[in-house]
Amino acid sequence: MRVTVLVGGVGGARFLLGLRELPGVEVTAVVNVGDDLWLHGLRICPDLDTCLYTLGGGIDPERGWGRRAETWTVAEELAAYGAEPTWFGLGDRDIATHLVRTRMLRAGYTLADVTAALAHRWQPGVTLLPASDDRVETHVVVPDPDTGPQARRAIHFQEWWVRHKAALPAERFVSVGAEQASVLPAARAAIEQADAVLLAPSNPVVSIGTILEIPGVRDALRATPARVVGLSPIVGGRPLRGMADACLAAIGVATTAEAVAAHYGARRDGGILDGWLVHTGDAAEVPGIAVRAVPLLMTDVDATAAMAREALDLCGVGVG
Ligand code: FO1
Repeated sequence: MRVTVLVGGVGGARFLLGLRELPGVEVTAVVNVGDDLWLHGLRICPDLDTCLYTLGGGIDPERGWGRRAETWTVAEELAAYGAEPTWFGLGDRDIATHLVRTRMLRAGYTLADVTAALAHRWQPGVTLLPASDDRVETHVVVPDPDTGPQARRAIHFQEWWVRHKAALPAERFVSVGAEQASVLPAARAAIEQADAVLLAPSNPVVSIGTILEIPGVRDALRATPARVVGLSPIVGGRPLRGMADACLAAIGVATTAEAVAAHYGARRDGGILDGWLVHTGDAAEVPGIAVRAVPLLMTDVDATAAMAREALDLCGVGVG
């Protein structure tokens, strides 16, 4: 059975660990590229790398990003040169990934080609596809008090997320390059030809939301005969990890499982959801969306597999 998942960062990668365990399930992950950035001449793809490392066993389990057993010698040397930015932690092992990616991109390979090459080493056990081969970067519009009371400036998502810890008030998010971009054809096909489509419990704004900004993605979600079911990343009115609440506030969406489902919208009304899993004890009432309350804490792979099984059941494609 073919299952296609829209995936963002740490939470999404952890969800794939459980989904991958289900028998008879062939998983294709359409991964967010909005967090990607150029740094020190290297192209860095945080969400793709988090999926590769998490599924390939190379992730640092505490951080949820970057490599286990990492060292930071190159970063220290860059800082010694005063080579900014120093606020983005680049580990030595991680840099090897960016060197391979950058060299392949410079040689004319697409991001999808690069991802397949990196996956050859990591053997993730799922097909990882960038949502687009094109550059679509999330930038954040924030106040610029140095310039003037009403002044605004846009900074890269990573600067907002890592340097400022999402504490700068975000006026809005801009997917830079979206107008010229298009969904990766293989990703579009994976959505349209799936037996089930899932939205991983990723950040609804800067992970799932940014994938939806890419031209062609919403069309594919509308066209697929599969049911589309999402898993709420908000439990008990709080994000399980990360700072989704800061992102939701920026777009005027309440930090509740119900508000996120309503934000995605029911497919029958032009939105994208047929079903929505909320955590036991939470509720959501959105016309046109079938809601089910199940445990949504990814405490271990078995718990995550159980969530994935529930999501597929709500898609009407129960697994063995
Ligand atoms: N997150 C941080 O909070 N601090 C960092 O220094 C940092 C470095 C980093 C390097 C490579 C990478 O793939 C991810 C990294 N992240 C870091 C996480 C990253 O900002 C987020 O995982 C995603 O962009 C959002 O999910």
